[in-house]
Amino acid sequence: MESRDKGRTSELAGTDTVDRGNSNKKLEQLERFREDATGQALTTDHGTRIADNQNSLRAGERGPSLLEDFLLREKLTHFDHERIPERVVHARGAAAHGYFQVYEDLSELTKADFLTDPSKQTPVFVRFSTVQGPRGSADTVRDVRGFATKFYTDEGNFDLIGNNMPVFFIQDAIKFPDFVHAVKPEPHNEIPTGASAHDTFWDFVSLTPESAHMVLWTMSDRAIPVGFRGMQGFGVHTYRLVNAEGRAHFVKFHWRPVAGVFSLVWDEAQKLAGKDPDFHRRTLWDDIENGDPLEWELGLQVIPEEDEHKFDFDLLDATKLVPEEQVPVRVVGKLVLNRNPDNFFAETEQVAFQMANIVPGIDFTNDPLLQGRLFSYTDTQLLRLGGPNFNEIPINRPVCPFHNNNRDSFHRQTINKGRASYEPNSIDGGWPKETPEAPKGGGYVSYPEEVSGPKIRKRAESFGDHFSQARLFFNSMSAAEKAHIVAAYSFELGKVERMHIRKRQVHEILANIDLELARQVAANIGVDVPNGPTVQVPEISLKESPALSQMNLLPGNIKSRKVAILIGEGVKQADIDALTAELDKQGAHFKLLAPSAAPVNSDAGKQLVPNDSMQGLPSVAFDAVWVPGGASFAKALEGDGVALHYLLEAYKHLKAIALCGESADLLQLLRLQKDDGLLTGQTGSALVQPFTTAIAKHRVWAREPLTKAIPA
Ligand code: HDE
Repeated sequence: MESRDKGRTSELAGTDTVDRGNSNKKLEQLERFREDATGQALTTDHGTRIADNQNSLRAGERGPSLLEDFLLREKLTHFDHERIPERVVHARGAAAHGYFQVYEDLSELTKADFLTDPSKQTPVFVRFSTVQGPRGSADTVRDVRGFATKFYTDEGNFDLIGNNMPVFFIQDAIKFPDFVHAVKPEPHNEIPTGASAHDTFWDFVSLTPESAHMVLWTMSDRAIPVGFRGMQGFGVHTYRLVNAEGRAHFVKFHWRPVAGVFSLVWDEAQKLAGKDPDFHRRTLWDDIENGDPLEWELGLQVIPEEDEHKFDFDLLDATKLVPEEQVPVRVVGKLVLNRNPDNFFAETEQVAFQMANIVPGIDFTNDPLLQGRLFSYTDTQLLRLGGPNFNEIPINRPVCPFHNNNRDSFHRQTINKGRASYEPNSIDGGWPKETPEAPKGGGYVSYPEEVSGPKIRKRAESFGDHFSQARLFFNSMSAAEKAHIVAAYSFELGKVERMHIRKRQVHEILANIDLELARQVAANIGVDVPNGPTVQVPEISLKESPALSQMNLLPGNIKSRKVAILIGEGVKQADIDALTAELDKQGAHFKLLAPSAAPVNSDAGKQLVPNDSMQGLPSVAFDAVWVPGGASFAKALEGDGVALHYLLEAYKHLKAIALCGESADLLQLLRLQKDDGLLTGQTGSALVQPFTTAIAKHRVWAREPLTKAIPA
């Protein structure tokens, strides 16, 4: 891997006090639109300098305000119009700039320029999101995460609008409004926010068996990621890649996180939603500001056209994945996010992703969900961004030239010269003109797939099996992952008021996925235990897909992980130093947390300034907790309820904890047993290695059964 700071330049220095990342064509283009008011006079929108921004104009000191007050009117009017409609789904999001670079020339598969030139860094803007909640909702709710990438290629924008799960709830776009109405807060009281644990969601999905597979994913740990860095991304639909000779392959797009895939535990996710509702966006922001970019690799599952019908599912059915054991993922490039936006509204809120943004060398398929999305994304931007000129908003502009005869409407920026806004014309020399198809630099031509058939509203029979892949997913889970799925269904269905809905989900959906799953959930939510499946589920060739279990997707290192180091008066300096040196070496991060935010003195007489207090940064915000030794420090911890809770909570959440030197006495006080991740030792330096090994394993799964008794 290249040095993570490679290419950091100060090209923007002078205009931007902090150079926060690589420069690229898109960032240079945005530079023209950035505004820095440092040292500038306060003016109206029209440039008149303002002498008094404190008082409105009135008739006498205590008299009525005057309509004449253009300053008051302009300020209030602008303020009154500040809000635009939030996205109807995926309203809550956070984004970053970066680049994509292909590892090798893929011209045997595609003529897309950004996928054939390994020397090229293509600017990207990536927005992550939750689906259900509004803009102000919490980050760590149980939900699908959006993973939308805008590639600003030299041949136009390509938007890959994916999720962190490889399948979807429905097969046909015509069901999308029904699905979204069902999952959104209920219409009478607008409850719950950011959650699917309510009657209308479970009513709809229990009546819609095609949702079974995706609902299972959302009840798995995938729906509660630790952060964006540890999430896979998927294009979901089958797309086409088309090469210069016009030969096509089917393709599934994957984003594979370099950091590995890992999730929160449910109790932690719920607590974080209260203690730090911005947890995901804050981590994204902080990591980038701290020079620790987020990285993924682009993977392709490539399927020859002639193999279209070789699978026991339909490639056009978005409720199915292509198992990696059947079609391996070829890793072809790298995505790096290394620069935060300057302004949330201008960039993250106004970015307009559209399925229709495509470049030569990539094409759609007949997936009926994809086809509907081709319409919906453009349509939704018209409302959200107030008209058809949203492509001119800085974040949406391509970095290549664009010219056409589209004209006028609200907020038009472009000043088109010439008289002919039509084609063909002879007045402006016939410009702008079409570009014929060509192996390089040609105009976009759709793949000439042959289509024929009666006009019909009918689901293909090949879309008819809704359970065998859900079964495959469940069978591929580890024991801990299965237990979490049972707990998630039990929690969610336990919130459903109507017993007939609970029962339908268990009997008509879960029993067809896995009878044991159905029985355990039934027992937890008070419905009769089902006797067997209600449909004949086809036997599929693959029984297990190890690639689906997160346990197999850990990176084996601790880069970017976050450790809380508890400190206080008399804390042993050597134990702090032993760990921090190793964390620095391995690219992990730490924070010093004291009983309050005030400085403390270590046993070496050094003043330590805490990053925060233990209450300010709770254990749920970290991957592991390190407690140095020191006799007076350890004694004080024994009487500090916040610190004791810190440790119990970290223990309950299966995190690595090291109790160095005298702090080991806390073990007895808290009545905890040592394990692979709960470590004690005379000196910190002896614990560093087992501690970092335990963090790399992400959680101490073997501890989980014991934590039921922990009240934290
Ligand atoms: Fe979306 N989706 N979607 N969706 N979706 C939107 O577009 C829609 C689907 C996804 O960060 C909306 O600009 C329909 C699948 C992401 O700005 C809207 C259907 C996948 C984002 C819309 C789907 C997604 C959206 C709302 C079924 C994963 C956030 C605001 C036919 C492959 C993009 C907007 C961002 C956003 C419609 C299904 C992912 C309303 C009709 C499948 C990541 O246009």
